[in-house]
Amino acid sequence: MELKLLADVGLVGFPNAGKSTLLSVLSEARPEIADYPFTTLVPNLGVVAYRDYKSFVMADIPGIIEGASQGKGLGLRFLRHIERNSILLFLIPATTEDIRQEYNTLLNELREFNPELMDKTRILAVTKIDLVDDEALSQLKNSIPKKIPIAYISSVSQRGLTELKDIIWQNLTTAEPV
Ligand SMILES: Nc1nc2c(ncn2[C@@H]2O[C@H](COP(=O)(O)OP(=O)(O)OP(=O)(O)O)[C@@H](O)[C@H]2O)c(=O)[nH]1
Ligand SMILES: [Mg+2]
Repeated sequence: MELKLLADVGLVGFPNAGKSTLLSVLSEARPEIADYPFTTLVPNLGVVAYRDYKSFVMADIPGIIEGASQGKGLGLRFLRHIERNSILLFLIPATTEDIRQEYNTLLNELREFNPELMDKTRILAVTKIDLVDDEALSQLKNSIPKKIPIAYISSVSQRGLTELKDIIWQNLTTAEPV
């Protein structure tokens, strides 16, 4: 099954990264959320309200795993028809041992699946920051290279969500029309 995603923002991440949870706190969408991998089997769409009655569409997609570009898992097939000028929002939990490595794994799978995906604007959201203490968080912030815009968020404690929406909106409105 394939469907055309009319989304401005596609959420990319390993299973359990918190994609559906983020969608549920930013929009009226009520995707299934659970503490086991591959909860999401088909994408869910939500409309995210932004300042002054503006909005954009966000899609959570099934988790992407190593080997996805060789057909493992479900996530990548849904990126095939994602809108051409949309943003890819990568989600990686703050508790991940090596965030940079996980980011590179996701990026490699996307690139091997379709090199054109590399033309899309990428944003990184480090999720679940409620699970690390302030000191660990500031260490994290210092250790991650700032090659792409980064937001530090928690859907549970609602931290960093406004900042994330600001970053998304800024990048949506400056994206080159195709
Ligand atoms: N502590 C904490 N837990 C979170 C946060 N966001 C999500 N979770 C938990 O992480 C688990 C996975 O969340 P989901 O939103 O289902 O993850 P997903 O990325 O959609 O997972 P798949 O659909 O399997 O790819 C659930 O148990 C959530 O409650 C957060 O900000 N903080
Ligand atoms: Mg999900």
